[in-house]
Amino acid sequence: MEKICVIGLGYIGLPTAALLANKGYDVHGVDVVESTVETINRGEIHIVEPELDTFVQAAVKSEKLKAALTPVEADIFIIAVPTPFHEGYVPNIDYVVSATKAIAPYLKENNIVILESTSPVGTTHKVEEVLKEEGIDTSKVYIAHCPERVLPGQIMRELVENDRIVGGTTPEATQKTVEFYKTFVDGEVLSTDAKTAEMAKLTENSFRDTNIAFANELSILCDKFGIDVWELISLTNRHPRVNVLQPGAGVGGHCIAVDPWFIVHAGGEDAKMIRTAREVNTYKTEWAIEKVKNAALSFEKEHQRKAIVACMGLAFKPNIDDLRESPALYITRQLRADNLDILAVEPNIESFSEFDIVDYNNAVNQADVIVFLVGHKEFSSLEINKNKIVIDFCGIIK
Ligand code: SAJ
Repeated sequence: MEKICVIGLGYIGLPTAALLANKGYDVHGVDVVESTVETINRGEIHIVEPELDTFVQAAVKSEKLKAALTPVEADIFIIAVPTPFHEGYVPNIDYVVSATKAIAPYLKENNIVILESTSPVGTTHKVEEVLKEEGIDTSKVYIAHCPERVLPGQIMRELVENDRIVGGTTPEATQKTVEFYKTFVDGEVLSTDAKTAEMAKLTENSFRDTNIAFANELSILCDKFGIDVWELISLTNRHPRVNVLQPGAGVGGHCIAVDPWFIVHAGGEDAKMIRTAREVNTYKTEWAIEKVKNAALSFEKEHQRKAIVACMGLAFKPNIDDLRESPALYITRQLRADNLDILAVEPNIESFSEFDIVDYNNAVNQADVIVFLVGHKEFSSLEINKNKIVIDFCGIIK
C-alpha cells in the first residue's frame, strides 16, 4: 500500500487524509498548528463537519493516520493549504509555496505531488518552479492539480461521489494522478492540463457567484417594485430552461466570495461580468444594512424609543456553524457599530466571544424588528407576533 503525506489539515486536508486512511492508505498529515496536530492524534477534530469525527477516530485508532508538524517521505504528497488574497484582492499563494518548500527535502523519484488548494491559473507550474529552485529534478516526479470541489456540510459524501478534474504539468503526471484518485473516488476522474484544471475550479465558483448575483439584484429590484421576489423566482423557475438561485444577505464562505477575484485579478478589464457579480453580491450586504437601519429608525420615530433588533443567524449559510466571511456576521457587527440595540441569534453556536448568543425564541419575543439573515431550519416554524417588523433576507418566512 502507498504512503501519502497530506500538507494542511483543514476543511479539505483532514477529511481527505481521514478518508484515505480509512481506505487503507498509510497517511501522514502535516499542519503548522501544534494544537491541531495534538487534537487529531487524540482521534478528535478541530472543525465541524458531519461524519468527519467518525472517520478521524477510526483512522487514528487503526494507526493509519498520524499527524505531525513536519512531512515524511511518501509516495504521494497532497497539498491542501489555504489560498486567500492579500490587500486589494491580489491572490496569495504563499502557503502553497511554503508547503512545496517543506516537502522538497522528502521527495524521491516517481513521487506524485498533487495540489488540491483552489489556485490562480499558473500555480501548479509555480509548484514545479519552486521544486526546481529547491534542487529537485522535476522530470523525475509527477506534478498535478486536482481541485477540491466538496460542499461544506457534505464533505465526506462528496469526496467520494463527486467527479474530479485532474490536470498535470505533463500527460504522464495527469495519468498517474488520475489512477490514484480512481482508487477512492466513485465519480468520474477527468483528465486535462494543469491550467485548465485550475481555471475549471475558479469557473465553478464564479458561475455560482454570478448566478447568486442575478438573484440578489432581482431581490433589490423587487423590493423597489413592491413584488415578492420569492414568489417571482418560484414562478420563473417553472420555465423549463430557467433556474434562478436564491437571494440572501450576501455571499459568504471562504470560496465563492474569494475565488472569482483570482480570475478578475488575472483577467483585468476582460473580466467584466465576474467582477460585477462580486460587486453586486457585496452591495447586497450593504443594502441589507441600510434596510435594517431604516426600519429601526422608523420604529424609533413612531414609538419614541430605540428598537430592539434581532439578528437571526450569524453563519455564512444555513444549518452550519461556520462564520468565515459571513455576510450575516458582518451585518450584525455593523448594526452594533452603528449603535443599534441588537440581539445576536445563532442556533448552531453555543457561545461567541463578540456577542452574547440569544435563544431564537427569546429573541423573537423580545425584539421589535426581526431580521432573518440566514435561513436556518429552526427559524422556519417560528410563530411571530403580527406587531413585529419582520425583514426576511433569506425567504424563510414565506
Ligand atoms: N448562496 C445564496 N444563494 C444561493 C446559494 C448560495 O445566497 O442560492 C450563498 C450562501 O448563503 C453562502 C454562499 O452563497 O453565503 C456560498 O454557499 P454555497 O453553498 O453556494 O457554497 P460553499 O461556499 O459552501 O461551497 C462552494 C461549492 N461550490 C459550488 O457549488 C460551485 C463547493 O462545491 C466548493 O467545493 C466550495 O465552494 C469550495 O471549497 O470552493
